[in-house]
Amino acid sequence: MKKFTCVQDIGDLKVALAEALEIKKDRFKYVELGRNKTLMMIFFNSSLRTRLSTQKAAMNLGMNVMVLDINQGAWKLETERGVIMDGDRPEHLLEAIPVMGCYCDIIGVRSFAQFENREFDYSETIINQFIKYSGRPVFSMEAATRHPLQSFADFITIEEYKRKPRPKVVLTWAPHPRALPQAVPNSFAEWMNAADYDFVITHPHGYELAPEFVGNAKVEYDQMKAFEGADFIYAKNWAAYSGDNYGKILSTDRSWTVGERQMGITDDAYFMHCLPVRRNMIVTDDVIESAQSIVIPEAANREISATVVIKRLLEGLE
Ligand code: AN0
Ligand code: CP
Repeated sequence: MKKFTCVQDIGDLKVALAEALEIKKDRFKYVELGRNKTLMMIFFNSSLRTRLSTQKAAMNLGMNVMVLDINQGAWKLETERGVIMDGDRPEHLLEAIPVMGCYCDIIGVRSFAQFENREFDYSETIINQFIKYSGRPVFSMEAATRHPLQSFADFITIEEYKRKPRPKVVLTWAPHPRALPQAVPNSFAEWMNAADYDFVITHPHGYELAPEFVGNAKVEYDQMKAFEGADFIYAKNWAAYSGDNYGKILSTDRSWTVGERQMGITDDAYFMHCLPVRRNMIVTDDVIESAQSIVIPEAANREISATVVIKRLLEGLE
């Protein structure tokens, strides 16, 4: 594998799942693979899980790890070509990227949507520049439109907990006080479509995701109807995608907060969320603390998805 930014890069999901379960049984099985190899993790945004689980994954593979928080101690980076750099950004990404590539073998990048320009975000300008100019295999630790390490972990978790071959999985929008990217729901939808589950997306009017991510999912505007008979509830907030509303908050309606009322009409569904989660905005205390909540095993699987991905990138090195 030469890069990992979307579901297509991982290939057959059954093969990827088997590899994940093999690594889960013995996470140090490939500890020799990364000897004297260096992973560089570059963060343009905050992280708890991705930072720790990806570093742990690299350690499972015997790698050395360097972490750079661009906003803490590095030079502020200009990202647009053609800009006269007389402002507060002393370095251009176009020099910084190949320099970072000199010091490592594999690069992980976290760079969220900026919500200033939909085309800039949806063409994945930042991570694509890393792919083009670093000379190294690059993987996404959440880019502007997708969070594939999260979705891979979500897929593994659903496979571990499902009680029927083709479970009903419901992605539900829930309220949040800040505008959040569509990366997690887009990516989750992409993986659920690839896994061919009975997949439903529910959200208020105006929160439609980009059609290329919705794919074959059923869109249901009535949250209660969507939850009927569900096996998995995956909650997430996102800001609007459509037209002039791109990046805007259109609703903070707390009747969408996932509580006992909605969970009660599911088929004893498991509750999932990528975390971090705002309690009593996205989900009530009772639901996230219930026996049906699998948010911690879900987060634990981030180490497994990252180990599979970095292993494959190491195997692809020339
Ligand atoms: C981020 C998001 O919604 O994309 C990261 C989630 C993994 N969440 C926040 O910024 C709260
Ligand atoms: N789920 C997830 O990616 O969490 P962090 O933002 O803490 O890395």
